[in-house]
Amino acid sequence: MTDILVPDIGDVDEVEIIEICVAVGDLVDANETIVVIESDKASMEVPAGIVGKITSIEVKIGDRVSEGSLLAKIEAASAGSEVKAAPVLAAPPAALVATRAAPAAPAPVQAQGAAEVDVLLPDIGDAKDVIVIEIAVKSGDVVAAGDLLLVVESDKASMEVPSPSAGTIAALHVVLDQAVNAGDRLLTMKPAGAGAGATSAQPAANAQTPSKAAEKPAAVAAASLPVASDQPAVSSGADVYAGPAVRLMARELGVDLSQVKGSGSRGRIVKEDVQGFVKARLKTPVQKAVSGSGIPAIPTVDFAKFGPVDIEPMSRIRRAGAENLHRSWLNVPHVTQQDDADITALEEFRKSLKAEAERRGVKVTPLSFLVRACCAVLKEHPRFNASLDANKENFVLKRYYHIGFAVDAPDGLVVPVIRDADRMGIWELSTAINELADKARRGKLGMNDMQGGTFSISSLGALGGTGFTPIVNAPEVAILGVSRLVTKPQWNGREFLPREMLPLSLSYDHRAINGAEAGRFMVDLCGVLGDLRRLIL
Ligand code: CAO
Repeated sequence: MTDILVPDIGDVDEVEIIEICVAVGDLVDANETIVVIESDKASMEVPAGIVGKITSIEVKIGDRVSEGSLLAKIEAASAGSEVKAAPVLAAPPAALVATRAAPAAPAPVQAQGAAEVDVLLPDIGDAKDVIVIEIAVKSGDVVAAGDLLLVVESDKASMEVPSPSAGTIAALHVVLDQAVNAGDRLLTMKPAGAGAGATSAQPAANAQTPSKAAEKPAAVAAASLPVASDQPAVSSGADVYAGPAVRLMARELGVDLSQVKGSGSRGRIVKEDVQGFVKARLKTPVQKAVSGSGIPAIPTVDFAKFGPVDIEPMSRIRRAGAENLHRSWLNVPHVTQQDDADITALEEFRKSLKAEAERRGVKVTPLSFLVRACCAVLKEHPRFNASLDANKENFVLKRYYHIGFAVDAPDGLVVPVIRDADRMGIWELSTAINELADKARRGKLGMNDMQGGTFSISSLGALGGTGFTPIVNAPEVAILGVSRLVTKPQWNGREFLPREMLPLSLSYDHRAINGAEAGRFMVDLCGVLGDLRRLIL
């Protein structure tokens, strides 16, 4: 059996037991904290010292103990692991460093000309090359005496460096993750009222009183003597009251300790608090993945305050459509390219098919020709019939041409897909469009009818308008908007002639397609629509 005793606690006569971290019967590692003790200047974790089983705990929270007091008894896991010189000085360097490094005075300072002092890293005991793990101030910050400046950490303990006096931070001389040693220059500050005595080597040694320090305990096993301050905290780190082991655990788990409520004595954050915080977070329902975090929300308005309103629930399809559109809008950098296609000849041909179409019982609109022309042009411009892969590093070029077309159905916008549209003639395409549009309007589309699209067309032509900016149906990379055919005078080099001009709006994902590519796509599409003979080239 080995005794775990209060280790060397420096100049302090008595410390208080503020936390007991184990129970009788617990199996512990040598570095595991058994109790946390606290003076009016610093708190300190007392580790087990050996691997073993706790057989008794000899103190309770609130007890005041002094160096050498018995804290607990431990039975070594094996004879070999027992520390020879019992009683165990329960504080290997972690605690000792903390204790020794806790000076009665704050961080040492060094006069720097008339108005500035350098703040140096205080005595850190045996530790070498401690790492700057937190910088709580920046140049220009105004701090009060005792405010946290930065936190350094050895492999055993972390230590806060408080401001030696009130003043303004003039310059930082260290960066995060930098290794520093006792006496290293950390930052330069201009003490408040500099010029009158503020440049003395120990300007702030008397700026703190033990009673004030006790009101707000050191945040870590530390050299810090935080002093109650009128100034607002310069960082969340300044308010966190937790020991090094808890800080380490929080860093490993990615927990922001300033969000954790401490249940230990005087609000100290203990390991269970961090574990509870993580558990609570895991239980929080996972939010649907959204991009564009940080987009300010549109304020909720009580519209009824301004006049009578009716509430009409959105259909399921409309809500799903809204979500898809929003997702595309947020994710895809859109550009819309406009052009007019001269479809005078196409319209003449289409109208010439009217009698035959009636015989076949199918309605032939410009849309069938648009689908046919798009397939031909997509084959020449494969990046428009593609998607970006998950890493946004590759094009996925699809060697099939499944063309989606937007249908204005009573329940909302839906986009059925014509599979292998490139293999269909105008009759077949017209039949497919008629059937799918009919199915869409009756709410009879299945998932299969709406999946696998490679390019979409949104034809608002029959409804009017001169142009619009359709939203890419991601993960597709382009969509063709079609507006109302209009007869316009066109100059043929000798005279103006009335031509049937079809306004086209090609929206594309600018990550996948550049403007020149879109320009060429549009020229080719207008070329095919202007002269359907090009389809057989
Ligand atoms: N300009 C002028 N007239 C046009 C035209 C155009 N661009 N496109 C079609 N028309 C004509 C048709 O030829 C037809 O006239 P006829 O009966 O005299 O031949 C008439 O307008 C009605 O056509 P339609 O709408 O029944 O058929 P369609 O093949 O053109 O379109 C469909 C089918 C399903 C795409 C369409 O009905 C529809 O729902 N469009 C809305 C799409 C939409 O909401 N898009 C916005 C989505 S948000 O990006």
